[in-house]
Amino acid sequence: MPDTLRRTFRSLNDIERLIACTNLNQRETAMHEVPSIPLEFDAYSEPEMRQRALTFFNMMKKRHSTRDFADQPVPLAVIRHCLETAGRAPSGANQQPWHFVVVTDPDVKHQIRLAAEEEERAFYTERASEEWLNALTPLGTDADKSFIDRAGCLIVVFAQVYGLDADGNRVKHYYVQESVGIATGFLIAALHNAGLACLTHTPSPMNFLAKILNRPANERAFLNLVVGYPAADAQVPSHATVKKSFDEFVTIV
Ligand code: IYR
Repeated sequence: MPDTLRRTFRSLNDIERLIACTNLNQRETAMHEVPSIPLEFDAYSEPEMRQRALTFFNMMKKRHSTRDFADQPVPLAVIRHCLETAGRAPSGANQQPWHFVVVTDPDVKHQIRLAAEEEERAFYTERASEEWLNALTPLGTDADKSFIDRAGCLIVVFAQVYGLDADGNRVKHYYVQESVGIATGFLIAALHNAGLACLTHTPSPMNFLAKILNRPANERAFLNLVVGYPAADAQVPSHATVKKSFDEFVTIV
């Protein structure tokens, strides 16, 4: 077949596919043809939906970061399920650019505490601006991170800034910060739902975490999640319990 004719046939074929794509009845041609499976989805009546949404909100509104942990181990089976939930988060091109390191070993926790406190001392005495320190005043934070020793475990979240294929070549990762942030949100919600407290600890810089935990060159520490049972007399700074009203943070168009 001559080239011109082949091109014509190809473009006719494209037009045909375009028409098929716009026809909503032909669902199988509405997306690119890729292997797919039926969506498993639990549907509810509207009253049930409202009840479930409210029940979830009432559970989540009791979540607060605390620095007062009980000196008590956490059940790893629970941590495992929570991490499995985190691993179900949506991510850029489904690349799942995260890695979670669960630290229960008291010696490793202590190493992390000492390294964190060193960075935090520099933060509180030199690095932080006056404005930043003022913003932190109502939270009462300081360079003391003794809760790292006490809490049952740390879940150190790493972002994989690029991936590696089977031959060790770099693979570009997309929306890494967003993806890891969403997975961390899933994890925080799952931990609270399971009955564990956590604190999002972000020492800056936190390269010491990759060093202590021996992480590969493509990973950057994203967050140190301190996880455990709250102490019986655990406190939350009042400032942290004041939340914006719905109308302040939502616009419906
Ligand atoms: N990383 C320091 C400072 C700090 C910064 C923010 I932004 C906070 O919300 C809380 C603390 C620390 O952990 O003390």
